[in-house]
Amino acid sequence: MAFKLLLRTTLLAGAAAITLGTAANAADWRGWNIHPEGYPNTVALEKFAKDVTDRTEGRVTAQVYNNAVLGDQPDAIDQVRNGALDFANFNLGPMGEFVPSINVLSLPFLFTGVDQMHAVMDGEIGQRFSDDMSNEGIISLAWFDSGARSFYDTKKPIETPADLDGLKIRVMNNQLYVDMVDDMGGNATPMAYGEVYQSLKTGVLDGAENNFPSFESSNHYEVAKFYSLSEHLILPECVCISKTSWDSLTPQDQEIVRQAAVEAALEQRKLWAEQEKASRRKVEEAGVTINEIADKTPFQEKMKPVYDGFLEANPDLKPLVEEIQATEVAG
Ligand code: BDP
Repeated sequence: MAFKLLLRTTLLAGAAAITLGTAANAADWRGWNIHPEGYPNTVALEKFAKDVTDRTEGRVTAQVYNNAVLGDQPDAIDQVRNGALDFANFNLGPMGEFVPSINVLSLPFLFTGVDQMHAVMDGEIGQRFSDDMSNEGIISLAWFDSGARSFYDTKKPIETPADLDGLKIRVMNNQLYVDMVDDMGGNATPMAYGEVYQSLKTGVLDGAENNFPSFESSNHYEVAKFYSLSEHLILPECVCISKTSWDSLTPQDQEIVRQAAVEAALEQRKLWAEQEKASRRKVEEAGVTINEIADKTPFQEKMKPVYDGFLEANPDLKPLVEEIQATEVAG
């Protein structure tokens, strides 16, 4: 143990010496990613890391760590905030716990569809969200797509809220999702993403909710054979940099990093569109029943207390909710 530690320290000191020898103030950036190899976000984030490394000519060496090996998402958000991690791809769902205005995006059925989400996030409102994140120590440089999230479970198709009665449904870390599922009639269970597969298998959970690519890549589809198209959440994701790391860059390198993030997002959105179709096909071929919900109104009506409670607690965010709802989709 002591020998290993010594060896590690020596190697690290050696590596640091080499790095320092080649570039003054060279930075090793660690990037958090929850997804596995080959997932659209992973491919795009790895491209980002490579572009940053190449274009800064080694002033920044960025490396992505996949499969949440650096910790759960809420932990990782905190680490990016305090500078322990340098960059990440985060979903804006768990982000709401850290940046209150971002919680607006977690109001169920907020958007009319993915197009409206893009219109909002790529416009002036999206810029306001990045400003709010930046005040909390997280620099958001570009938005990734994450499609729409729907319920899936091991028991039966979900046609109406009554079908959720008594089902234990995993949600991401955010009180709004607990209220969402509970008010629809289910039993919400917040849980780390990496624990869901085993919990579905052993019956600790009856279901969860996610988009097709994550439903597939997490292998949840092997256990949960009913996917019901509720599309209750459309959550954007970010390419985020720790403000500590960002502030340590020269303006010229900040521009390189920003440009790399924008290009990564373009790539991610392209890959995303393809992956959504491929994942849907794959789970269908594996025997998952995909259930179209003809009328989502009963689900939407159950969300009135979620909106009322949120707006009562955050009256200052009401105009923002209305502005988003009124955003027109071009074309
Ligand atoms: C995926 C998101 C990822 C979340 C995961 C989850 O891309 O950031 O952690 O869902 O449900 O769609 O936890």
